[in-house]
Order: sequence, then structure tokens, then C-alpha cells
Amino acid sequence: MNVPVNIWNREAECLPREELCQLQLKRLQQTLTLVADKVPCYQAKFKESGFLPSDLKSLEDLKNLPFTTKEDLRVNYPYGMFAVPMREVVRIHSSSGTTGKPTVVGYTKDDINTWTELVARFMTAAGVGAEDIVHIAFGYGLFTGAFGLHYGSEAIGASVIPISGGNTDKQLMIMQDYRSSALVCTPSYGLTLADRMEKQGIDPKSLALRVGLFGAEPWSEQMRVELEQRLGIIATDNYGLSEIMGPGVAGECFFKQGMHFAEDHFLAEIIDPDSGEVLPEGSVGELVITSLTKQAFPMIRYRTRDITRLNYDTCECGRTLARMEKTRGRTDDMLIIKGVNVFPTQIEEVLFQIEGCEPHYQLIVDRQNNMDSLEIQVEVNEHIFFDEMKQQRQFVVQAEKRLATVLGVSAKVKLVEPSSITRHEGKAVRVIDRRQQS
Ligand code: DLL
Repeated sequence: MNVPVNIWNREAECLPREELCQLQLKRLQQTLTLVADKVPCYQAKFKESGFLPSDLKSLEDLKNLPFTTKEDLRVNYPYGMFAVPMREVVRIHSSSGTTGKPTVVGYTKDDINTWTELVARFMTAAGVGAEDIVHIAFGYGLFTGAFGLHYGSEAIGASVIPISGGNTDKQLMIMQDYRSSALVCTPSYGLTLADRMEKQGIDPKSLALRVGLFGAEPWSEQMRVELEQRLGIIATDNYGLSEIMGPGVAGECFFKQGMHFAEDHFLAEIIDPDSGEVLPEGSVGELVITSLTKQAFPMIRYRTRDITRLNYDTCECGRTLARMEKTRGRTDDMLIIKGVNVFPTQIEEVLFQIEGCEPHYQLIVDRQNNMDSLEIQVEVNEHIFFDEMKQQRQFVVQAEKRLATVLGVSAKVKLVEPSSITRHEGKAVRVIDRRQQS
């Protein structure tokens, strides 16, 4: 592809690997010294493992350090893992888990500056620039999505529309009238916007929209195609998590060949989620992240639970930073149905390939008589839903057959009326697991 390559911070994003590793080692030593000095949780962990920050001589030595988990954050709720006094903290965010207390994270002024820089990087990589009008449809609040993208947009000089989440009709009115050119939201909300546009007879070509920056939840390549076609945009993926910073940890450039990981600020490892062993380069496994420059809330070997793979080849765009493959989902979202591991994104990929299937689905997992069952509720277009029983039956048989081949486990497909599955403004809720309730 012959396209102009815009790079926000060429020096940092195109560093030769050797220099990058040297920088990582220096920053890692600084971070370890900081947490050993200031954070009781790490003092205890290091003591237990007999580790001193001065023991770290190379990046490989990191594997000798214990992991940090969400449980550590819960135990130290709310501010126990902060490495600076509260007077230096200028912002607090938190991530709402499905159970228990949220995790609380803090930022110093410098942390906010780093965050801004890293979001500006991936937005530039996706092709957003000063002339863009960025429509931020993430909810502003404790969730990091909206603020992160907001700072990044302002840094690159784009015009921000901080519309926040919800009120889909108003979103569309503003998108039309204010000429929004870059859309920021979850991919599932992107589809909700596309649905509503179709219902209202809005032609995507009549809009100024040209690029989408989607993140905060897993989505398949098929979903990308759907978003690109129905919104008339290029759809890019970006990844992050509040415990590490929020958005800006990794993001795709317009070549869409994996998300460039901000390796000068975060060190990535891929581990076997069961044994905790570091896996060789190119393996699929759980992503573990160590922050290298964070001041208020440094994280050492944080287990993200996200399953992915890293590619260290230089990208066509010239960036040398490793690229993170689209995550297949979190280890805790992975369903184990009759002993077979299934990610919702695998199901999504199959469904989207079937004609007449709407991109809205929900998975209901249950257990009866000690037997797991998986029901997939799928919205189909009106033509199929109100069609003869025979044709509906054919659709179901075809879907069940394809799913059984791809997943290796049988699932029951249930067709549901268009628009009947609850839409969420933020992250989609794909799975209802009734096994925990029984
Ligand atoms: O979702 C941060 C974010 C906001 C990222 C906006 C990108 C855009 P949390 O609410 O803490 O933070 O959720 C983090 O969401 O561990 C992943 O499981 C999932 N996730 C985030 N981005 C992606 C993505 C924000 N692009 C958790 N693909 C992470 C798949 C994602 N999963």
C-alpha cells in the first residue's frame, strides 16, 4: 500500500530493538527501585522471593519476579498500591469488575502526560490528524476510555466532540451536523450506531466519517468488515486496561496488522496461563505487563488475563514496536463447554459469515444433570425471522453445523427477533453463564 506514513514520535516508535531493550532495562530498574522503596505490597513480594532490585541485570531476569494480580489490587483497595503521596496524584480512575470492589488507579501529572502522548501516537498511526473532528462516544467518568482519547485528540490538534455515551439519535444528529470524521467507541456500540443509521435511512456516504477507533472489548475480523462496510470507514483496534493506564497501551496503524505496543513505556511478556511460565517469542498466551515509567501506580508483571500473541517484525509503516494480535478474549471470558475451550469471538466469526445473520448475539451457558449446554441466541434479519418455518429451520441447521465444525462442541442456535438483544452503550455483555447460579 502506498500511503503517507504519519508518525507521532518517530524517535520513540521506530527505535532499533537493541536501543529499545537498553531503555527498557534502565526504566525497569528505576521502576523496581521505586516500588521496593514505596509500595508495601511489592516490598512483601520481593522479600518473599528473596529479590533485590539490584539483582536485575537483564530483561530476562524479570521472569524471576512474582506476578501482580487483580487480587493484589483488591486487597490493597483503594490506595494501597500507590507509590506517591496523594498530593502528587492528580487523577483517579477505576475499573468496575463484575464482582466485588472496583480497582482504583491513580495518575501524577507526568503520568497524564505519558497517557496523552501514547494515545496521540496510536491515533496518529490510525490516520487521525489536526483536521479531524473526533466524536468520542465512550462514557466520560471513571472509565478511562473517554478521557484517554480526549487527551490524545487534543494533543494532535484535532477537534474533540465529547458527546459521551448513550442517546443514539442525538449521536447521529451531531455526527451529521458537526461533520464528525473520526468515531471513538466500543465496536459493539459502533454497530448500534450503524443499525440506527439504517433505520433512519441515513446514508453513511452523506457523513464525513472516515475512520473508527474501536477498543475496550474483544471483536473479530468479521466485525471489522461489518463496521467498515456499514459505516463507510476504516476501522482500527486499540487496546488498554485501567490497571496499566487505560487506552494507549497498544493501537493499530492503518495497515491493520496488529496493535503497536508502547514498549518504551510497558514491557510485555506472554505466559502460559496455567503454569505461569514465560513462552517463547511468537506463542499465544496470556499477556503480562510491567509498567516502565509510571509514577503513581506502577505495576510489576500484571496478569491481564488477555490472550494474545506478539509479533516483533517491523511493520510496513516503519514502527519497530512489537505488534499485539487482536485478543481472542480474556481467560475469564473463555467458556469451557464440555471440556472444550471456546471464546465468544470464535462464535462471532462463524455467525458473521452466515447470510441473514445480524451482528448481535448472546451466549447462554447452562448446566443440567451435570451436562453443560450452550445456547446461542442470534438476531436474524426480518426476512428470515418472519419467513416460513422451513427456511428458519434450514438457517438453524446450517449455523449449528458450522459452529460444531469450528468450535468442536455442539451448540443450540435460537433465532431471535431483530433488535431483541439488549444493546449496551459501553462494553457488550455477550455471555450469560447460568452455571454459577445453579
Ligand atoms: O477498556 C481501556 C480502554 C478504553 C481500551 C478504551 C481501549 C479503548 P478496562 O475497562 O479496565 O479498560 O478494561 C480492560 O478490556 O483487559 C481487555 O480484556 C478488554 N479490552 C480492552 N481493549 C480491548 C481490545 C479499558 N481492543 C479490559 N480488544 C482488557 C479486546 C480489549 N479486548
